[in-house]
Amino acid sequence: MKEKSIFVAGHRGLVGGAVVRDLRENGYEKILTRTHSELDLTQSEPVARFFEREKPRLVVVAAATVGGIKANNDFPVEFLLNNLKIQNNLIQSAYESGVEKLLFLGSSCIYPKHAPQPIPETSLLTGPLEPTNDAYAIAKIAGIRLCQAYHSEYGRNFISAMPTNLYGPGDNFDLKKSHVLPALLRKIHEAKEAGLPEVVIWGTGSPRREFLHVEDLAAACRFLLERYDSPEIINIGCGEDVTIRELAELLCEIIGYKGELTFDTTKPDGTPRKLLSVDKIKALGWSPRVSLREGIEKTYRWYLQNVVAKS
Ligand code: GFB
Repeated sequence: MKEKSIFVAGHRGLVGGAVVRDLRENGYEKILTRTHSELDLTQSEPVARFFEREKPRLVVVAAATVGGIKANNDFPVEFLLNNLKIQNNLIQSAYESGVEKLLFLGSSCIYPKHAPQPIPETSLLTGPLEPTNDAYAIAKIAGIRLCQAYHSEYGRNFISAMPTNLYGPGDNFDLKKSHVLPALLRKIHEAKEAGLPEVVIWGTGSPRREFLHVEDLAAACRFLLERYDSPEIINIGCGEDVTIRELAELLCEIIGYKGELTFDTTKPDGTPRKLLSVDKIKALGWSPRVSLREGIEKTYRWYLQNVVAKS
């Protein structure tokens, strides 16, 4: 496996960056990457030409238009259309150029809003979606189905994994687009630096979320590339969740902020809980290594060195 050429689409993002680092550290030498200016993945012709020319043997689809609850809610057209284009181009070109194995990454938001918790893979398409991110979820569900269709119709080894909420080095700290963990890390750090008496948290603070460090996700992707060959989707998570209030309190402790937390309930909570069942991947022999506290400490160090120090 390690001698095969592997194209990681989206290597400048949180997930793709971690996947490339993990593959390098684990002996993969032929890693192909392209920046957005080198290859626009929403354009079918250049993507097809790239695959024909480079002939990667393996592909990881880590390229996507992503964002937190606000961006998803405000820009459903971009989340639906860009993601459909990117994944359709990559998956179709992978098929046409004879790629041996492709890993498509979805998201825990593909599951119904009121799915049983922890959410088993079998919950897919059993109920209505959470409206704040249904455009993104529908695009991801289409990607899963396309991989399964290539498997059943043409016998291709195109697999799909569903990660839970991710965070880590290389995350997006732009408050309009980011997910909750990098958003609160930044808000709490800036409140501490400015000596502000309070930090505003969106929503009620009661929704529960599961957070997986992106290094664990990258290790899981490599594990699945090397050992999982089924078209059935598989969850990647840590099996534990916290409330948004608990997350904010932990961030305050790590960052050393002593002010108050206040809750802006005019902002949406989104889905009440989103904890993945990780029985399937655990039974195959994979488990995460990074605890939430350790992961946040690492991410905070990265933020100080790479965002604060360079601003
Ligand atoms: O991470 P997040 O933006 O998205 O928000 P989802 C999680 C929870 O944190 C929500 C609350 O209840 C937010 O209201 N929250 C509190 C905040 N303060 C903040 C803040 O300052 N910024 C943000 N962003 N949230 C995403 C989906 O859903 O999950 C994506 O939108 C994707 O499509 C991702 O699937 C994994 O967890 O609700």
